[in-house]
Amino acid sequence: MINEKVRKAINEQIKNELESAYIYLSMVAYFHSINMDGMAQWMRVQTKEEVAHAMKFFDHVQQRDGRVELQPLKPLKTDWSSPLEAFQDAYKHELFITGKINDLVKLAREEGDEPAGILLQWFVSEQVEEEANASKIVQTLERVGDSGPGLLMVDSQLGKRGSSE
Ligand code: OFO
Repeated sequence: MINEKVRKAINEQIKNELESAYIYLSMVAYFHSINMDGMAQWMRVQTKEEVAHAMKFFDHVQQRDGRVELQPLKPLKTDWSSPLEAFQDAYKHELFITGKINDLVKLAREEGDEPAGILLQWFVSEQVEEEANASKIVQTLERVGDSGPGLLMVDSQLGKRGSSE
């Protein structure tokens, strides 16, 4: 049986992960609208990963006889001034998620919830990767600036990201 405080906090995190998916899906639509189909592909894969993250938490709660209670998602941003701004938002969002995962780690430890602690270790490593991926793209886009050919090159590179789920 899952610890009650941990169950509530994980329910909140299921919402956060689904919000990540929703934000990134909104970016997919934005990238298609400016003909950056490679960036859209990258974000499509990211969206699927976020749903998979939410489901990892979802399954953990329900396997331990807990009740999953889905919560409303925040209203969405649907437009960005440039690909750089979109990826900067993605990076900021990943920093926010890392903070939430760290809070969960602390809570699971305080409550002595060992199984949740083990699950969360996976997310700690995953966040290192999530932050690094977004940060690298932000840095590349900063270097490219407004250059059309540069942006097309980044777009084509990001379009190579295959689905990992
Ligand atoms: Fe679920 O890692 Fe991104 O948000």
